[in-house]
Amino acid sequence: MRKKAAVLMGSDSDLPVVKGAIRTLKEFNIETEVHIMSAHRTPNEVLVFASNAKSNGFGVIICAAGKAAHLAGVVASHTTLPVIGIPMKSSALDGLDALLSTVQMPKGIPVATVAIDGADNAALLAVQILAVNDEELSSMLQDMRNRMTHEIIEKDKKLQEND
Ligand code: RP5
Repeated sequence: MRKKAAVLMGSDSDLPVVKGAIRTLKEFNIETEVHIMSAHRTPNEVLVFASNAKSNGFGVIICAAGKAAHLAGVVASHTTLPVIGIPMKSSALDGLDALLSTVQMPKGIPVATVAIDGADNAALLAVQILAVNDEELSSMLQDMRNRMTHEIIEKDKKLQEND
């Protein structure tokens, strides 16, 4: 049976960006649970969710947070599941603070960090992780790559024609 994905975000203000990840996971028919959960404001909820995630059928956890973004790191410290961090551009520093807080994990507790506001790539990386032992998912990913390649080639053809 296919594992579920979890998408956690530090605030409802992250949702407009995070929706991109949720949409992509749905396109790949991944059962997804979405929660607002904060490393600082709801630390106990984060602890309970992360430490039970594996036994609750999750295979990967995406965490989106801005500012002093500790959500992904804290979740990663409570589970051996792969954790993907999305640094959010929700600050006066345009997300650079969240990027560094998410990516600069100490040795032993990795977080796979995507670009600032990189929700789509976070979802695709989650799909790739789940696809390691799932041929159907793997072939859906390959189809998507083929479509992308075709689109770029078509765009280039049009560009050449208009010259
Ligand atoms: C972080 O602080 C959240 O992930 C969000 O990106 C940022 C701002 O949160 P709000 O003040 O909008 O709730 O914890």
